[in-house]
Amino acid sequence: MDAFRISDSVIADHNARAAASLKRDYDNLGEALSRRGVKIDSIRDTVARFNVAVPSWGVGTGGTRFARFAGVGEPRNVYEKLDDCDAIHRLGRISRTVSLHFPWDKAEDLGRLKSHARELGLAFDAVNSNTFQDQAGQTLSYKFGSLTHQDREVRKQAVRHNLECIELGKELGSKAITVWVGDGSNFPGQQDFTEAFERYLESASEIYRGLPSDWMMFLEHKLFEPAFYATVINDWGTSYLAASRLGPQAKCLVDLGHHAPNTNIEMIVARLAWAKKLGGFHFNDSMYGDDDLDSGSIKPFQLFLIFNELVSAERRQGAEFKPAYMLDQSHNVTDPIESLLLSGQEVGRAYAKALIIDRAKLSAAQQANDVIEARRTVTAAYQTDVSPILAAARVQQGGAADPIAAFRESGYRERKTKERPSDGSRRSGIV
Ligand code: PSV
Ligand code: MN
Repeated sequence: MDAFRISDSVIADHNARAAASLKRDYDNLGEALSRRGVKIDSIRDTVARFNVAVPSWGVGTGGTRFARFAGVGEPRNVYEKLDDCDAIHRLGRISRTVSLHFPWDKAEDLGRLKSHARELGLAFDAVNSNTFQDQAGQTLSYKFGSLTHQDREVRKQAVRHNLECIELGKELGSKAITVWVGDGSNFPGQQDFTEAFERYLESASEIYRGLPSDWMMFLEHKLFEPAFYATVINDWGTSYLAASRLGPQAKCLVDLGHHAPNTNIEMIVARLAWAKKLGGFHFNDSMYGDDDLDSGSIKPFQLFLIFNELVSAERRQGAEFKPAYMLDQSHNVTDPIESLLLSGQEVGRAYAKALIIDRAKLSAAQQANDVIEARRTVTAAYQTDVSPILAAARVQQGGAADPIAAFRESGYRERKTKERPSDGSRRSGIV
C-alpha cells in the first residue's frame, strides 16, 4: 500500500478559501509597513528562504521521566518519520531538512533512505550522535560518562560511534555533526573537573580529526541533566573554550532549554556570533528547565530578541554568517506534527519581526542614549502582527495559508492511524 501523502489539491482548495482575506490582510500590512520604510515583498521573500530543520525524533510522541502516552498513527521507522517530515514541509514550507539521530535512525539500507528523502524533496541537516544511552549489544556502558569516561576503552567506543555518525552523514549528504554528551557528576567529589574536561578535549579532537573538510562539528552545551551536580560541557563559555581548542570547523550550538532560568540567551548569541563561533540552534521553549516545549509558546519575546541578534549578525557578517537552525522538542500532549508546524511558524515569525526592526532608528537612539525611543523601536517590530507575511511566504511556495487547519482538513492523522497500526513498542521520543 502506498503511503498517504497530503495532495497539492487539498492545499490548493484550502488556499482558495483563504485567498481573499489573505490578500486584504497582506495589502493592509504592506501599506502600514511602507509608511515605516519597509518593503513587505522583500521581507516575505527573505522569510521564504529561511529553513529550520525538523528533528526526526520530534515526529513521534515524546515522554517524560515518568511516562509516555503514545499517540495514534505514530511513525514506526525512519522512513515513516521522513513521511511525517514531508507532511510538515508540504504545509509549512519552512523545513526542507531533517536532522537525524543515531543509532535511533540507523537504516539497514542507506541508499533506500537517501532515495526516499530525495523523492520527498527533503535533505539531511546535521546528524546527532548518542552516547547518553546504552544501546542493545553495546560492549561498554556510559553509566559514568562517554567521551569523558575515566576508562580509555569507553572513550574509544564513544569516539568510534561519533566517527560512524560522520560516515553515515557523509553517505546521506549531511554537512555537520552535533555532539551533546550528558557526561558529568551527580555528587561533589565524584569527578575531577579538570581531568574530565581534558579527557573531553582529547576525545573531541579524535572526532574532529575525522571530519571531512567541508563539515562542521557543533558542540552543544547543557547546564544540567542527566548530571545533576556538574556537567562537563555546562555552558557557552566552556563550549567556546572547547570549540576554540578544536579548530575552525568546531562551533557552538545553542539549545534554548540548556541554560539557567533568566539567562540572557540573546546576549550569548551576540557574543558567539561576534566570535564567529555560533554554529547552530536547537529551538524549543521552557518554563523551568530543559522542558522541550514548542518554540515560542512560553517566551516569544525572548525568541524575537534572539532573532534580533541573529539579523544583526547577518547584516554585519553577510553570507558568511549561516548557523544551522533546528527544532529540538518533545511533544507529550499534542499531535507532534501540529506542534512542529506551529513551532516552525513561530520561529519564522520571530525572524520576520526581527527583519522589520528599524535599525537606523535603533542605532541613532542607542547613540543618543534615548532609552525610550530605543525600546519603542524594538517593541514596534515585536508588536506588529506579521502573520500575513508568513502566510504569503508559505502560499508562494505551495504551502498552506493556515498549516494546522489544512493538516486537519487533510485527514492525514486518521489515514496514518490505519496505515500504521501500533505494535505496542516504544518507537520514538525519550522517556
Ligand atoms: C539533550 O537534552 C538534547 O538537547 C540533545 O540535543 C539531544 O541530542 C536531544 O536533546 C535528544 O532529544
Ligand atoms: Mn538539543
